[in-house]
Amino acid sequence: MDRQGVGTTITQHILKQQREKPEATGAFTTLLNELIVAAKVISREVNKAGLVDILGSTGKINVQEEQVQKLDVFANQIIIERMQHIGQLWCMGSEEDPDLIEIPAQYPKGDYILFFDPLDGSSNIDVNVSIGTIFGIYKRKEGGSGDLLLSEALQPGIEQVAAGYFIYGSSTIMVYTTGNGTGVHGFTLFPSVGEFLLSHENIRIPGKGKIYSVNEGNYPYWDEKTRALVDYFKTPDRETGRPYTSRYVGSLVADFHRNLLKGGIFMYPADMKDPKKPTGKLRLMVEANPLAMVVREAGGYASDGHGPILEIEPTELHQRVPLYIGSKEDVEMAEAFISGRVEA
Ligand code: AHM
Ligand code: MG
Repeated sequence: MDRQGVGTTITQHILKQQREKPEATGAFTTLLNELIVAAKVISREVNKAGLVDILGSTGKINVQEEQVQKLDVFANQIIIERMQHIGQLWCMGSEEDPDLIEIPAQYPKGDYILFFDPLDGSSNIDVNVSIGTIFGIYKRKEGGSGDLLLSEALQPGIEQVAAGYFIYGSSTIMVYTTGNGTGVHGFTLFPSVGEFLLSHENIRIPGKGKIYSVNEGNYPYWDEKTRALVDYFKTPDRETGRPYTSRYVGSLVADFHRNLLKGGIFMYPADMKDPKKPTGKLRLMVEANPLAMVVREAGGYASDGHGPILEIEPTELHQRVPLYIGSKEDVEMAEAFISGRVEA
């Protein structure tokens, strides 16, 4: 920020990036701007969440005699309502909705597809711990049938044209990238001005970190390779800087953001809690892919333990994947353990 207190706003930043692209039509700028408005509304609601019990608890009638909604349902509705009328989207996919979300017939359609997790970190919503919104944006495939089919909407993460997240924490921050070497940039919401101002320009994740983030309560449900990997990060070894420090918030956005700035690895491995579903917990389209694009652009890496998250061909809207994401060297080490290149 300069001395007069006038920093670069997110809108200025997006416009500047788009001006450098001759093919830009303004559609993408409109889309991102509307998403930012939705996030500001969500941020406002998150900030007053503690007042819900005073003004009327969730599921009850508040003082204005309105039904008080659960925050994640509210966040989902706000994003859908704001995004569906702008004329830039072909469809949406949300963690909260079982199927693709169609654009109502009264609104014009566009070529972009938005996947999002409206309010991630559901177990932390009621306890004042950071939560977030995650988004990944794609362009509709050319030469498709035009019908709203899952097979036409789902694409590997590498096809994302932009991705990022909002974190509602000690302050509200937006981090986004449009890929292709444009960098990862962070903006902090200045509440009294109501604008996101550039606060973290060109974020680069350290090549190797000192933090590992994983829910170790799942240890009994992991296979030998996963246990060996987590044991590795905890085993003292001066040369490789181990043991690593353990940090786990339980909100992916918060854990990811900290590791992005400080270096480290976040893991949500496959587990056998439900033996019929030995996948990870996190969703490919709305959680893993967007953060994988961000981390790659910042110099890091995201893997499912065998290869890049961004290259996975999705087959289901709510497909789950094991996720290892963060500093490149650490994630490559995780891959070596999980894929069996290092002995468990
Ligand atoms: P959610 O989409 O229901 O909020 O679940 C996703 C969250 C992530 O934010 C977090 O990384 C993970 O679940 C934590 O899971 P666990 O409680 O099993 O450690
Ligand atoms: Mg989630």
